[in-house]
Amino acid sequence: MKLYYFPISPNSRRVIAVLHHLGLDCDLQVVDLSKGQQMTPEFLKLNPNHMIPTLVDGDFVLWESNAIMQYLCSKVPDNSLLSTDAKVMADINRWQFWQASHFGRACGTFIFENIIKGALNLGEPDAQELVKGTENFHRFAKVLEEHLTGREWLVGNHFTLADFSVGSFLDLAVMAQYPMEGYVETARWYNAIEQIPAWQSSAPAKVS
Ligand SMILES: N[C@@H](CCC(=O)N[C@@H](CS)C(=O)NCC(=O)O)C(=O)O
Repeated sequence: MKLYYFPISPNSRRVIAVLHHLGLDCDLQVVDLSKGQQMTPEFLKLNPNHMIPTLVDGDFVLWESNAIMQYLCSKVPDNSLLSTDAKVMADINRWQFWQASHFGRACGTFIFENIIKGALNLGEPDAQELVKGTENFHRFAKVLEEHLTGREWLVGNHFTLADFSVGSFLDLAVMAQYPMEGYVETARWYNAIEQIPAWQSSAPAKVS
């Protein structure tokens, strides 16, 4: 297998964490988004959305990080990242869809305005976008905070794909300046994710 990825991408990191947790062999190939490598004709043949992560397994090509994570889990029977119980699996799916539809996008405003614009010389953060983004962030962050109150993990009593999917966006909380004040349960939960060996080993190398 080969995974096309970009180091600081949360969408990539959670796939790499799954590979590490399951002990699966996979070549990692950087697609340098800062150089526009996702727009090359070779890469567009794999993913016409020009996005990483993208997995190639023989003649099977799969994009969308949450689908990739579930596909990787299907290779290792009885692993604890997903469940054979229909309701538990639906709950894991719920959080993965919620991340893709809502929480990731809410965080994405801050990532774009406070990280990507600076890195790609696209100008100063847009104050109006950040005001709208702050409102949207709180809308969904409150849901997460409330759900985590009295729970160790998002689903059941051990970590699952749900935690890797939603948690992956908190990796950039400080750098992207999410308005995290008061979200104590969320901070406590993300700190627990940071203790997971596969999460630690999937961390992008620090740039000094
Ligand atoms: N829903 C997709 C989102 C993937 C995504 O947003 N990838 C970004 C980097 S984190 C990307 O490749 N952007 C490059 C582009 O849009 O040209 C997933 O979960 O895989």
